[in-house]
Amino acid sequence: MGYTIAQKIIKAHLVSGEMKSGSEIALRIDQTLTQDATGTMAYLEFETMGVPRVKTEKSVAYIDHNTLQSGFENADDHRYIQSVASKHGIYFSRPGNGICHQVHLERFGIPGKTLIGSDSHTPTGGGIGMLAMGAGGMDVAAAMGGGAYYITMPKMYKVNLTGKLKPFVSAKDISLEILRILSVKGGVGAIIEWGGEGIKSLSVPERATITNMGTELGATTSIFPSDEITKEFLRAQGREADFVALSSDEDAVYDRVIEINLDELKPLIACPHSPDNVVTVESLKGTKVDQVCVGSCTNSSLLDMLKVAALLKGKTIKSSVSMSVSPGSKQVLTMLSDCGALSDILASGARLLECACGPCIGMGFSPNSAGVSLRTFNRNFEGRSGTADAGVYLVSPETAVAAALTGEITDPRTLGIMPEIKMPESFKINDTAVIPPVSAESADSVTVLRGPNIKPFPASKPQEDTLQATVSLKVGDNITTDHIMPAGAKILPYRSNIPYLSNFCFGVCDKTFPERAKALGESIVIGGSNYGQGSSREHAALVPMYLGVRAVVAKSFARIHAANLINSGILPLTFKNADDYDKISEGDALYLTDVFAGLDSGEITLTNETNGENIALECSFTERQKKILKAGGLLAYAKGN
Ligand code: MIC
Ligand code: SF4
Repeated sequence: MGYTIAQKIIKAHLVSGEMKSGSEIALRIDQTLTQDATGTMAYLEFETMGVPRVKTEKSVAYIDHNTLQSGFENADDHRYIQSVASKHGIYFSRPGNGICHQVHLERFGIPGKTLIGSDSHTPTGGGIGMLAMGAGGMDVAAAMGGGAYYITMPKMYKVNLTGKLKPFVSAKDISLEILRILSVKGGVGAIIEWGGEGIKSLSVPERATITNMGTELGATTSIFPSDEITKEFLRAQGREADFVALSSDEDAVYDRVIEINLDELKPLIACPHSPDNVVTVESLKGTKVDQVCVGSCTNSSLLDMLKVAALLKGKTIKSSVSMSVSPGSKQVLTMLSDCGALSDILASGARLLECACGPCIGMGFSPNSAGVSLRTFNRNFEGRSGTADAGVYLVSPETAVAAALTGEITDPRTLGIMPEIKMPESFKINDTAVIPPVSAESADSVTVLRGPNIKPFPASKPQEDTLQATVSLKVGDNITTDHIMPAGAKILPYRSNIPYLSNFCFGVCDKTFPERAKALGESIVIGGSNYGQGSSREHAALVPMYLGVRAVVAKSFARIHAANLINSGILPLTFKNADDYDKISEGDALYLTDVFAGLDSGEITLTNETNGENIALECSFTERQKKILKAGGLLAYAKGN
């Protein structure tokens, strides 16, 4: 039996475990990336490990999320990350150099290598055939220290593309189509490989748009073959030597195969508040639009920007629309400027934002009250834009421009003729904004600079055999980490200050949660299916842990969040029978006995003392996860070993 692309990379990096779907495997990690919003925690964790220099082939620390410096906090975090990176052998990408995923693809990604990043959109690297996965900061810290990355061996899905995209239909529409087919939980436990004749007409940035947004399916990662198109991209980046060809074997076996005919694809749009709430753009024609944003790690490549510039050229955006453009990297912005396309964007009336995440994570440019915002981004979770009652829609760059010009949702195919945009023969290379670390010999001379905003890492509690706790919150399906631990310009600067952050925990669901949880001392949260989908932020586990949450009982969990809960010593328990969800209400007194024996047997019984119901819970953890949970979290476990 042949291998899929992902299986080949896994086989070449397997440290332990069996490549059987559902079994735990440990992988050697070649590269890591961090960004600043998760990076401060990751480096604080790395420092506690006492490893002098990273053991990976390449580790890069990016500053791209918290770039608004409205006080000392973000600047202090940047300075901390820069100094800690230099001391320990990590490259530092300065603020303004671009969004981690875009820059990593351009300058560092290598086909066939493994990459983990403390950001859920790390799978962007799959666009050049990397096995690239999002992870919690602690797991990234462990990988920097030379430790393996543990995952459950995923199932293999294949998406076969046939045909060719029609004008005004683009890679983003492919991402939205697969979300329409599979939903935000359809990729959980799977790696999605893209193939078929149709991929031959997709450039690397288009492929990267697709692997980036595979995160919204809940997939472990997504991957394209590494072929002539990949080689051409790496050559144009001056990195042809990094190319290796990669494809799946003819007789590779997939658990599921999905067909998409690109000839038939139409412009699509994801409606508030979920990326899988997808309909055709045509069906929403005429809806008034207040704001349009182009950018984010999904659609900020030079190709995307050139398209936007060509469509805006000589035109003026509607006076009722406010439009922003944030190029993905300094390379993109420089080339856009050098060829004059930037002037076309500015002349149209759009606002230029810096090369960073910006509005995608609520770092400025929030929409007006009850505003309709069309964004080329990957997430439209409630409240994420910074305006609680805004309606955010996810679209392609083509659809974004159509709305900016007309002031309403408009099928871009009505814009006339799509200008032909070509990938450049060579990219402009200037890596001055990437600062290499000092040599190992000079490491002692580097002082790690910490500001007053960096508070000590919160300690988890040891696991107890009996847990008696009240339900502090009951939530529904598809709760995102943006619900659990919101981001945005006002809160993000406090990512290294867990006590302060805790005041905003579950703010989107119930503003009284932090106060109530603290008053209870210890509590349990009840969730629906796909609990914790979205980002990799371990703050969505660390903050509830700080507030006394000892267990989350849900119908199912998203992969990275479940790992973060385990690392924080919070029990992620699953209902054996999903209907039992209805037998628990907020305020109920719950009782869990024989937790240690339950962890070993895979089943724990919960007694709802308020209504007398006994409920069976599943806890099928790997041996390693059991040990971490018994120790009360990864750091406690690591210290005891
Ligand atoms: C996101 O898109 O939600 C983020 C912000 O990039 C997060 C990371 C974070 O919360 O810092 C992610 O995707 O992992
Ligand atoms: Fe940044 Fe948005 Fe991408 Fe997250 S999804 S890395 S916030 S651009």
